[in-house]
Amino acid sequence: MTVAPETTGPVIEQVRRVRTEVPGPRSRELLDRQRAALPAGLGSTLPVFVASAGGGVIVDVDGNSFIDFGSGIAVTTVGNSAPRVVARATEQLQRFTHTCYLVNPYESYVAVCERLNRLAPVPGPARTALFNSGAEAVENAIKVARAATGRPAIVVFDHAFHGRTLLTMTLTAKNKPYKQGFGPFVADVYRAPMAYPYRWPTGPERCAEEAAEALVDLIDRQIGTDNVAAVLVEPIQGEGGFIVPAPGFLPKVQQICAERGLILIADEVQAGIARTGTWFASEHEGIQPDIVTSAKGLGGGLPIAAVTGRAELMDAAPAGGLGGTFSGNPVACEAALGVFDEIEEHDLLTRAQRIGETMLSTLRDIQRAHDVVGDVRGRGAMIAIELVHPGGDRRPNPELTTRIAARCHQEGLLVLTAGSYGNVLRFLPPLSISDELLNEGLEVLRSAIAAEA
Ligand code: PLZ
Repeated sequence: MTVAPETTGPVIEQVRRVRTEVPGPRSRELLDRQRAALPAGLGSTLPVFVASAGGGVIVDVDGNSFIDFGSGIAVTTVGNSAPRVVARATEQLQRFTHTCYLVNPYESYVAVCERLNRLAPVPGPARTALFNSGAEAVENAIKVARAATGRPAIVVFDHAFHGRTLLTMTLTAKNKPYKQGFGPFVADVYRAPMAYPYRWPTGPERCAEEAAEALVDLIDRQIGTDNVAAVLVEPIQGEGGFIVPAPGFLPKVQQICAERGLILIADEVQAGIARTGTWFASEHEGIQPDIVTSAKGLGGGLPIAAVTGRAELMDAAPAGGLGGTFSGNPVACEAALGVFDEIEEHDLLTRAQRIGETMLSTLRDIQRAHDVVGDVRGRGAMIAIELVHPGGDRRPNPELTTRIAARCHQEGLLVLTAGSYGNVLRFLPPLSISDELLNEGLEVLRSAIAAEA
């Protein structure tokens, strides 16, 4: 499928083109300025400075054009500068840029909440509050869960990523680079094993059941059921390496929560908003979380995040207890309304499913030729491969992962790494990518694996 021109946003030639070293001379000049002006702790995966982006490509200041398999970490799901996002945000910029919703309300905020209340897989009537970032949404979901239950403890999972603020960094599993040196951390956070089929000690068949048993033991025996407010889970773990929980695990988690009156929070910041071929990834396993967080894909590139939850829970936070200066900014709200329109009018849920089928079939073909590709997994336009040492012993191979990613970057394909062991290559193309570019990108990857394995 060649993407119809109206879905590609700015008119940018849809080609892969590397015409300088990567990064090129102009980017290297800007990197020198970066080094003098920014802290060393801020780095970039592919340090080429961007001039424009849209459809399935990112064009840098040296005129190189990269196939985009990253979407700015799952953000530009509807495409960069998608037409409806640009049109609505531009009109809003000319009307007013800010009032603070806590001072004066405006309709677009309510409209975004109404849309999410209808779309999110929360049971019964729902309410939504808007925020600025994924981390802020997770923080507020936990505030709501604590206010509604009057209990402190939060249960999270191994390999989880929930953000970089003090609470969400505590909720995040991996020490380096997210936590090292930044403690002390928040109290009352407990970690259960994730049902990670590829690495479950007794094999994938027993994974869902044994992980559920471990969760019950943690809640009932170690923490004490009456102390637990919520269980927080990514329905597909993002930074942890696109870990799709073993089939049946998420429904078991829901049942464990329901039996005990615990609140189930699904962190859909990365997997939500059409990314996996459904509006929310929870739908694949048919679960109905009490609270769902969304962010990334919601604003089409503008910063906006949401907490959508069962009405009676959301109403438990006391008057004045939720808010923020910039939360639900009117330009970002209009952008989000543009995102909903793009998804519906271009049937992007189906597009995400097709992209997933294409990626999975090519990647499985690559896996058959290269035993360093230990696992191929994901849903829709959220797919990853896990790289291991040759010989089938599943030992993580982060060095190979880094080399393959670097080679892809040199060849004009932007890929991202992930994973608790740094050995996952993840693919998050915008849904506005053409089939031609998608397949070309996969062939670049195939060659890079063949060259480095
Ligand atoms: N929850 C599930 O994936 C952000 C982080 C990039 P913010 N993931 C990308 C980085 O290295 O900081 C994320 C997520 C899930 C929460 C968050 C946090 O979202 O918008 O970055 O705060």
